[in-house]
This record gives sequence, structure tokens and C-alpha cells, in this order.
Amino acid sequence: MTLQEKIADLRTRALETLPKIADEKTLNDFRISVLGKKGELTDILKGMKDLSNEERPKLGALANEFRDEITGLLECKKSEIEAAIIAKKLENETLDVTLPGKKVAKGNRHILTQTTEEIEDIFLGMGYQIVDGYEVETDYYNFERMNLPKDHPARDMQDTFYITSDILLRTHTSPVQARTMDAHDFTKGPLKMISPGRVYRRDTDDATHSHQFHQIEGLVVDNNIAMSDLKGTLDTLVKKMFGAERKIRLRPSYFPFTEPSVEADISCFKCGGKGCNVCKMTGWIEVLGAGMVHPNVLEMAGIDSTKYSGFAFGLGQERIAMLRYGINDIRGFYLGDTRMSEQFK
Ligand code: FA5
Repeated sequence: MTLQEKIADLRTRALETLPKIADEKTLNDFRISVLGKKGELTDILKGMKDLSNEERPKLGALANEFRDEITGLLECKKSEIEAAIIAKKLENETLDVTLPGKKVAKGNRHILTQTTEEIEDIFLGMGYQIVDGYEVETDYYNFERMNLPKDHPARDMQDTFYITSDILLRTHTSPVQARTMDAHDFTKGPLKMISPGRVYRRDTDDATHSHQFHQIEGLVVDNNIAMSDLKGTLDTLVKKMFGAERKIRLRPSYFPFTEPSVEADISCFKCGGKGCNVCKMTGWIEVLGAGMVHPNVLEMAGIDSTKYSGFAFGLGQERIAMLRYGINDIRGFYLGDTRMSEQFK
């Protein structure tokens, strides 16, 4: 075979193979085998040295023509393969807009947060300000400023978790009373505040007690504040939270920081007052402690107790929520069981 014939033969084979190629790798291998440094064309052209001066340029022109033709065809094939890849991708990615969408799970606020916000709204409507307190408190504010000196036996009622002998996890929201009284300027008007937050006690957990729970403190200090103001305020709160039919009772109690002191109970949601395991057979569930601010507490804040008087209360949100929604175990608030939390959307 002459070199011309060899090129013609290579061309025939190349034109036969090219249309059958369907992927980039095979195409590249083909290019190398035909036009590459060690490819067939190079091999054929090695024979040029034996040609006459007249024939050599003719063969060179033929080889160039062949190289240009095949290079052009390779380019076309490459574009064809790329277009096929894109078409396939698009086919796989087609979006069926008629398919039903995936629902994004929506959470809801914890029932204790909802209860707190509802109570906050009631008091905001009565002109109270909302104050934040500290969960890590000093013995001074948690006890001493609440008229509970170091050796006072009533400290036993509220044992807690101590960080040092002077720093503790607060047992109630009452220290916010002292902090707010210290900061209040009575020339600007009466003091009316509530303070919600988390409190801690070394209590044994049972259906109505937890070692960590929530309270809302309330405090009003002004001239001529009387027990009737406290009673009216608590009545309004209970009516708004529970409706007019739910019974509330006030019974005498003792807190070192109020005098006189009361505790308020609400008739049990489960037995309606007959007595059951939730209310420990009493028919009532205690929801808050309250009373008239003790003169010592006012004086320690630099408030003249002959001119000013006040009432204060501390209610437990868990108890309020239990009564409101018929939840019979306080531990249900903290277990994170979605079957419970989803009921309060
Ligand atoms: C107090 O904590 C007083 N600081 C309340 C107070 C404030 C009285 C202002 C006078 C003036 P007591 O320990 O009773 O009081 O708690 C108040 C309320 O917190 C209770 O009525 C109850 O609703 C709730 N509570 C008390 N202990 C627990 C507990 N272990 N688990 C859940 N709730 C509790």
C-alpha cells in the first residue's frame, strides 16, 4: 500500500468508527490512536522520508486535510456527547409540580410559656411592669432581705442548691421584690410589678412538686394599699384564668416577708372538690402564697413603713397550668413528650 492508500484506509476506518462513539473517554482514546504522537497518522508519515521531493508536499497536504477533517468531526462529536449528558441530567431533574409538597414540622411554644404570657397580659392590662430577676441569687436577697436571717427556722421550708454559702439557686421569685424596691423612685408613682422566672428547691418530686419550677412574683407598694386590694387582684386573676365558676379560697398562712399572710387554693380540676390523688384528698390545689408586705421588708429597702404599705404574691405557673388543662402530673411539663406538647398548639 502506498502512503496515500494508507491514509485513505485510515480515513475509511475512522469515518466508520466515529459515529459509533457515545462517551467522552472513548472519543479521547480514539483521537489519541488516530492523531496522537504515537497514533496511526504519525506512523504513516514516518514513511515520508523515503518519498521524492515532488511527492512529499503532496502527501503532507493530504495528511493535513485528513487531520483537519477528523479534528472537525471530533469537535462535532464532543458537542453531541455533551449535549446528550445535559439532556439526560435535565430529564432526571424534571420537577413534577403536581406532586404533593413535603410538610415542614412546626413547633409550638411550651404550655408554661403560653401560661406565663397569658398571666403577663392580664397584669399588663392592670398597669403592672414586668421585671426580670436572677436565677442565681445571693443569700442576702433570697433570704435576708425577705426577713429570713441566717438562723431563721422558716429557711427550712425552702432548702435549695448552694453554689457557695452565700450564692444559691433562688428558691422563689421574692428576691426580685427587694431588688425592685431598691431601684424604685416613689416620687414618680406607685410600684406595681410582676416578675416571672424559674426557681429551685430541694423538694422531692411528686405529682404536684418539682425540684425546679416557675413562679410569678407580684408586688404593689403605695400609700394606703390594703388586704382588699390583694383580694380583688387575685379574684380578677382567677376569674380571667379559670372562669367565674371555679372556686378560690384564701386561708391564713405564714411567710416571714408578709404579715398577714395567706395561701390561695383553687378547687381541684379532677374531683371538683371531693378529694382525689391529685389534690391529696383535700379537694383543693394550692396555687399561690400572698400577703401584706412585712414592714421590715419595706424598711430594709429604705421605704418608710408608716407612710407606705403593699401586697405581694407568688404563684406557681405549673399549678395554674395543671388546673387549667387538667394535667395530673407536674413531671409531664419536663419530659419533652411531644404527645403532650402537641396538644397545646
Ligand atoms: C413562696 O415561694 C413565696 N415566695 C410566695 C409569696 C410571695 C408569698 C409573696 C407571699 C408574698 P410557696 O413556697 O408557698 O411560697 O410557693 C408559692 C407557690 O409556688 C405555691 O403556691 C405553688 O404554686 C408553687 N410551688 C411551691 N413549691 C413547688 C414545687 N416544689 N413544685 C411546683 N410548684 C411549687
